[in-house]
Amino acid sequence: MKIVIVPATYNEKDNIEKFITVLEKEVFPKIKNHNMHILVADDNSPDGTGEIVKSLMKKYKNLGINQGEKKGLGAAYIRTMGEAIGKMNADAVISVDADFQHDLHKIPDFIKKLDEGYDMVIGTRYSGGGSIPENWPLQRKLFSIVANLFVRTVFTKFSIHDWTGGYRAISRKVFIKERPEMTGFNGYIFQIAFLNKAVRDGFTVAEVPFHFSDRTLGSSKIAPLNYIIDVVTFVLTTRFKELIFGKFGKFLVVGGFGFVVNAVILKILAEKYHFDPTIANLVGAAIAIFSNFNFNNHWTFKSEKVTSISQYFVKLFHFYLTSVFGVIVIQTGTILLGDILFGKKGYFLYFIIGTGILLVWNFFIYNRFIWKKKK
Ligand SMILES: Nc1nc2c(ncn2[C@@H]2O[C@H](COP(=O)(O)OP(=O)(O)OP(=O)(O)O)[C@@H](O)[C@H]2O)c(=O)[nH]1
Ligand SMILES: [Mg+2]
Repeated sequence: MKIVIVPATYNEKDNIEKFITVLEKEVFPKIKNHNMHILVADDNSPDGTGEIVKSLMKKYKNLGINQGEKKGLGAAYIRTMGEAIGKMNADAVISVDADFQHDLHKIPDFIKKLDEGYDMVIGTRYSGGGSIPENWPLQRKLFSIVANLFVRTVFTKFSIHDWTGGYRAISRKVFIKERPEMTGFNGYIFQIAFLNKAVRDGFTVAEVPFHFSDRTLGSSKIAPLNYIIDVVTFVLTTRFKELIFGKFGKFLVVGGFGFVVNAVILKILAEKYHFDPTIANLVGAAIAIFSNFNFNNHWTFKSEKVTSISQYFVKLFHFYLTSVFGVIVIQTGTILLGDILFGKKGYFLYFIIGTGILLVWNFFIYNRFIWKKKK
């Protein structure tokens, strides 16, 4: 494989020479069977980082630099990885900080995972023996841990432990697929945005634990408060959009349509054909549930659609059971509980709360049991 290491630099004159030397003299000799290169992602650092790299390029033929206007870390990575994958025809790129916070001796572990066939490899500080600096003040440690826990929880993706780090190997096919989706993610948020897209698109991700060292030379470029705001905004809006425009939104539309079907049949049977309203509602509900099942099967969960006749009837039966259980136990149960605890007066509020719980319950059961994802 042709692998290009992409270190991001902005004013790293104190680190860059040693950084490149460690890669060339200590790390690359240990990697057999792969064609190793370095392409520095530099944003015209005013401190002369670029000039140092250019002078080293005379010594190391596998070293290059990609310079551009400073727009942020994400923009620098997209631009430089684009050159590595496009012009240089790399099979994979590895992004890494140039301030020695990422243990360069772990690079062979990243490559091993690529060799095993993983589409992407991420360095993790929060699992399997990875760690953050002992000497960090408590609030920095807490922020680092809580931020990652927050992302994992909101995205409901617990198998990935480090969302915010920048030590990653990205294979060619992942970069080509996700690059067009990355416009607008110019800053540090690029890391979370890219990983989230890759995971949602079903690419396989492996983790390599490493110890994140403290910076010893040069200065930090991250603005913590802005970053916190960016992370919270991005993660919440992304998840909200995924839910509304994804399965959950379709599930709500189907349910809303089912409600209309139920109401119309109830009215017609009761008013035009003089059915007893309870019977009319039972018929309306049964037809609405049937309609919900089919729309969910063909639209909401179309990737897990049941096609065989026998499975169709089994799943339909489960769907009726879930619906009946939901209405009787969850929705009506909530109203009953409200009555007992707080009195009958608030019945409509209990109905709304019960319906909310019912929706979550139904969605959960559909996902986990009725239209369970095939492995
Ligand atoms: N090209 C480019 N590189 C950047 C930019 N911002 C940061 N970097 C580089 O990206 C890497 C990570 O940035 P840091 O400022 O070290 O961020 P950090 O590691 O979260 O913070 P510290 O722990 O304080 O070092 C470093 O190698 C920086 O030089 C940028 O806008 N453009
Ligand atoms: Mg750093």
